Amino acid sequence: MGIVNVTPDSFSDGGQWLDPEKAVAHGLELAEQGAAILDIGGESTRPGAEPVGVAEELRRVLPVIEGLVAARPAGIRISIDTAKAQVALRALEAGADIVNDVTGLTGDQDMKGVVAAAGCEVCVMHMQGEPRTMQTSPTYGDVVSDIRDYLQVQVEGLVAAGIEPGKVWLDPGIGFGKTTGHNLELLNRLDEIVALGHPVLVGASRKAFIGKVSGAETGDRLPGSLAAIVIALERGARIFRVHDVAQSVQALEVAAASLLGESWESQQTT
Ligand code: HH2
Repeated sequence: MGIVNVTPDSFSDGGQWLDPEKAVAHGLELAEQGAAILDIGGESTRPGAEPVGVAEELRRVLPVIEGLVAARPAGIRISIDTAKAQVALRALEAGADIVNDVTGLTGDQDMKGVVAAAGCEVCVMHMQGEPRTMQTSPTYGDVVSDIRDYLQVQVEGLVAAGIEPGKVWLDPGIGFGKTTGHNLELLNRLDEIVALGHPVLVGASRKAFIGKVSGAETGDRLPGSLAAIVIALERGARIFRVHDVAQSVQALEVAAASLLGESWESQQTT
């Protein structure tokens, strides 16, 4: 999953793709590099970020989705990274295929209905608190079992709202109300979340915990980002939300060829 942030303030690439033409060209380049999904976001969720209104978020993302729907190569899917039901609805109407909601469908009471009616796939992420304050003092009993239990309850709520269980992806929400230690433990014990039986997505790309461990600035965190996705793959994650698609695809191809062996080869020939 390649990231296309149409925001002035995203933590690592804010302002780079605000012009819709540039954002569409960037998305197509990520597809060329091997992304199977393009994740379009119009509101930064970095710690301390200020919320954006529906109209402004739509103004940012709709032209990009329309442009990518018209120009995307066959097989490339588009996800809308939003917590607002109105934005998800308009994005799906414009041709988006997947809803990626960092509030785990708790931020807008209409979101479950929009996803159920569309019958689309949906990524349910865990976040403690909300972006403005989430890094103040994140606290858990056992971080992995707390998040696994939360995600399980969320899935039950989604199914009760008419969403097919087979359409639900889970995401522990690396960096969303977590200390560096929490993020590292979540990666190491990701198999416990994979055991819930849904596809697991991991978004670790360039995030602050990589800087905390290595001392690297945001723009220099590619090696740490690759380490994180290789661990996540080994623990069973199957969708990787990344800024640096070409490099991530190569790392995952080599890791998967070794870890998954024949099953990876058979995926390549079918
Ligand atoms: N992380 C970010 C945004 N959306 N969605 C999912 N499912 N999982 C994540 O880990 C995730 C996400 C934050 O990264 P980015 O989009 O690069 O930054 P910003 O929120 O500042 O736009």
